[in-house]
This record gives sequence, structure tokens and C-alpha cells, in this order.
Amino acid sequence: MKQLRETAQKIKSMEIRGAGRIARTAAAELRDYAERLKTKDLDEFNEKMSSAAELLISTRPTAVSLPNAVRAVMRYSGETVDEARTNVVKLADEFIANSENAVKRIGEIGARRVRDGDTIMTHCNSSAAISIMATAHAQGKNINVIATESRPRLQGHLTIGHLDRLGIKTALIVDSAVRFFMKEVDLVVVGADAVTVNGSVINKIGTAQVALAAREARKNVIIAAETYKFSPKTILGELVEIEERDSAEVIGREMLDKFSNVSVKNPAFDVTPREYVDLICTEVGAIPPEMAYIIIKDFLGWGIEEMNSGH
Ligand code: RUB
Repeated sequence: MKQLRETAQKIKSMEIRGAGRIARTAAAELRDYAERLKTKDLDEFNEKMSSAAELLISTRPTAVSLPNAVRAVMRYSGETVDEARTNVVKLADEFIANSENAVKRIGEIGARRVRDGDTIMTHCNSSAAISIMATAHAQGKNINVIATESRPRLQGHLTIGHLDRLGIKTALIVDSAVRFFMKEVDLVVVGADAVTVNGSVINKIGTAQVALAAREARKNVIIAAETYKFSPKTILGELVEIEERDSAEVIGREMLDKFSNVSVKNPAFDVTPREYVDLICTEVGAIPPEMAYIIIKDFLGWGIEEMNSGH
């Protein structure tokens, strides 16, 4: 229980972050938790697994990869605790391996859209987006990257570190300089926390502004998103919840306490409408956003009936 709580806290505090990584971490935690459960009673095992699943899902509300990963593991079955546990381990390991392969495959598929000499703008820190840039670079394409800081949590610093280690020339800019530099950009490549059934993309706050500036300058916007970032529940009309984080991420408490009429708004994500998205690179292919429904239907492995039953 202690380790489960610690993992949940690490995801909540963003020590572990990024939609793909939190999904793999949740799957691994469910596996380890199942292995630690000593009970021989199947009902108790199932109950404890369900509570663990709920706790992990509650840590961050926006990244759909998290409930999708938990759901993939919680499809386990078994007549006995041992059978159930073995199945949990198998499903979790499968999810993690598929997720890692997906990021690699997205790199290969997305790199086809990158030309020698391109300047790519990216926002936040996305493993899937970096996979595209890393693959293009490894193929010998000479690319330059413009990376935003991504206030308030400055995930852009992670991105420049990563690209630097790969030997990719990168310029760091403040978020408000996106439009200023867009004329130098050939391609925007960003990740996703969720993709809705109508092809809208939810990603780090500011992504919609980057896409808007790209559209104005007629530059292509490519989203790097594994299939488990697609949200089945949006088929039923549900909206993706946008996480609102602590004001202290934006301004220190001491400073804020000096004011009587000031509040802070700190949404962590925004929605980029599909009209601003040219292509979504998934591990099963590069699709126009209009095809999001096909991904949900054919690749997420569960039907609308199952969702309607509320599981
Ligand atoms: C991270 C973020 C990333 C996506 C995709 O937000 O918006 O672009 O999660 O990342 P946060 P990846 O830092 O708040 O978690 O491609 O690594 O899954």
C-alpha cells in the first residue's frame, strides 16, 4: 500500500510526468501491487485491485493514457488469485512493451514528414514528439528545433536537455515568442495527453496558441500520439477534463498574499481544435484528425457497449 501511495503521489506531484510515462508507471504499479497482495481470497484481491486502479486514475485527470492503461490491466481474469495475478502481470507487461514500441514506431512514421534542413517547433516535453525528431536526426537529416519553455513547469528544459544529448541543435524561446519565430519554422511537432473522437487534441497549455500561429503562417502541425491517448469516452459526448493546478506554480504564495483582488488561473492543458491539426502520428499509421473514431473503435480493444455499461 505504501509503495502504491508513493507512486500515486509521484504522478500527482509530476515527479513522474508525460502522458506515456504516467500510463506505463500506472501499469507497472498495478502489476507490482498485485504481486505484493498476499490474500488467497479472489473477491478481496479484486476489491483491492479496483481501489488501487481508482487511486492511480485519480492522480491526474487529463491524460487519457492513464485510465486507458489502467483499463488495459484491469481486464484481467482468473478463477483463483494466482491466475488473476499472473494475468495482471501479463497484461501490464504487454501494455508497457506495446507503449515503448509505439513511441519508437511513431518516430519512424513521423520522421517521414521531416525533410533535411527543416526547423521544427515543439512545445512542452513529449517522448513521442522527441522520438520523431530523434529518428529524423538519426537518419542523417539536418534539423533545427525551436523549443518553448512551457511555463509554468518549464518542461521545455527537459526537452532541450534531451535534444542536446542527441546532438540536435535547439533554440530555447519563451512561450510568448512563438508567433515571432513561426516564420522560421517548417513544421510543428507536439505530443498529446488526449485525442477526442472528433480529432481535437488536448496537450500542454499553450499548444492551441502554437497551432493557431502555425495555421496563420501556413505551417503543418503534427501530433505524436500513441493509440492509448485516444479517449473512448468522448464517443459518449463526455468532455476531457482540463486539470487546474496549484497557483503556487505560477506565482509564489508570499507574492500572491500581498494582493487582495488577485487570483491565479493555472490550467495545465488546452484543446486544439482539429482544424488546426494536419496529421496525428500513431503507431498504427499517420491519420488525419477526422479518423480519430476509427482508432478508438478498432485499436483500443473495447466496444461502445462496454463503455455504456460504465466500466
Ligand atoms: C506533458 C504534455 C506532453 C504529453 C505527451 O504534460 O503535455 O506533451 O503528455 O507526452 P505534463 P508523451 O508535463 O503536465 O505531464 O509523448 O511523453 O506521452
